[in-house]
Amino acid sequence: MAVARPIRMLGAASILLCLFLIFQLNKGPTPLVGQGRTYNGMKSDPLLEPTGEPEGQLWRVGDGDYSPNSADSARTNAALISLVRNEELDDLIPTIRDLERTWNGKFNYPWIFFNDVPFTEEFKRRTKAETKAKVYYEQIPKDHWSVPDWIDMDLFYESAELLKEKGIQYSDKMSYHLMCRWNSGMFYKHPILKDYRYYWRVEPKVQYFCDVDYDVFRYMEDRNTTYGFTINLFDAPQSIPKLWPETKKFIAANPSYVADNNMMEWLTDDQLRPEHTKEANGYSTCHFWSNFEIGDLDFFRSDKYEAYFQHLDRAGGFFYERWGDAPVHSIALGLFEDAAKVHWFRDIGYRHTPYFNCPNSPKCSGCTPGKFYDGEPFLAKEDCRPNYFKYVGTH
Ligand SMILES: Nc1nc2c(ncn2[C@@H]2O[C@H](COP(=O)(O)OP(=O)(O)OP(=O)(O)O)[C@@H](O)[C@H]2O)c(=O)[nH]1
Ligand SMILES: [Mg+2]
Repeated sequence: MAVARPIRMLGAASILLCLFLIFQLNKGPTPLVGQGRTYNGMKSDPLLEPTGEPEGQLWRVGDGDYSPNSADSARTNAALISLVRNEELDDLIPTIRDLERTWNGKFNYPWIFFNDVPFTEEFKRRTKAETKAKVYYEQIPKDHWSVPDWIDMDLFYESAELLKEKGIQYSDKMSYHLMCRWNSGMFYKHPILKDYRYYWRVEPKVQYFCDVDYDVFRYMEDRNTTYGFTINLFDAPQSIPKLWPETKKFIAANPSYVADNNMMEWLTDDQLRPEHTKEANGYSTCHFWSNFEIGDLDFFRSDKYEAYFQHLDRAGGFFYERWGDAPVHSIALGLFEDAAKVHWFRDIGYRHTPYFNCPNSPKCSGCTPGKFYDGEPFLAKEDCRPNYFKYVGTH
């Protein structure tokens, strides 16, 4: 049957319109000019406001002896720590350079590098050359970097295949699972960290954009801050379906561990990305992006954190699922710590591809204030800061 030409044209136009609408819907929210965003309920990005240093007394270079080898220095007991592979040396050097230029060249906190295998001489030589501060190279004890005996390896391979089919990156890479478990429950047990209180975690390829002219570790100590972050993200719910159910079991058995001023609303929000909360069985999947963290080791060494880690470890999700240290740290902080003790380091310009924390400050260069991501527009949806600011605040 012949169809009249105008009807054919109309049909074709409708199909094109439908395709356009589908594309627009899948594309996600469109960032506004100037990187300010109204999506996710955030009317304007706080990073667009002029950002200065935190309020209150700050320790600066002139306030004490920050020379690298001083026996009686103004430094508190803290270190820059980095788990890294020998093969990542070329990616690590520019990161060390950035952090030395913007901050540590002034304060000279020691660097501690961790590896599951011995560091090469080249690694040691080239990293040492980037800093005046002391540098330590530590191998991780075998029992901190191995599969516990209660893990069923057949089940691991089966689960890894299933997760891979669901598009969960690195799910079939055993080293990735071991790395997440180490960062969740082992790093703070390394003997070298025994006498340290604070750490700043550093990963290769990361960039720092802003001059920071105060002693960040003293800032943590003076204000009794437990944890500092730069970026707040959603996680892939398929990587952690049992994490929240296991957490609920743990808190049901240990209700006294839950802090009065906790961050439960941020952890369980089901408004911003309802499908995420549903797939993660009640957890919003929002987390501190842990490739940056400045933290108090005493929190991780506490009975409650250790008991929580042991519970999760026994449940097997570091292997049968792909639990990351970011959601594990975040849930623990969100439940067991007072929200007032967590700090957003808005003034530390930071990038781990593809996300940024870029403040509007004359101390920063090389990033665009308020720009959150670099790449496809769908990445904007991964921003969980609106929830964090809404439920916890911007402190
Ligand atoms: N020594 C050592 N370091 C590792 C290993 N796996 C990961 N790491 C380090 O652990 C950190 C996180 O690993 P990445 O592979 O960057 O994981 P990720 O950040 O989730 O993934 P990307 O988004 O691809 O960067 C980095 O500092 C790595 O150098 C490992 O098997 N051995
Ligand atoms: Mg990385």
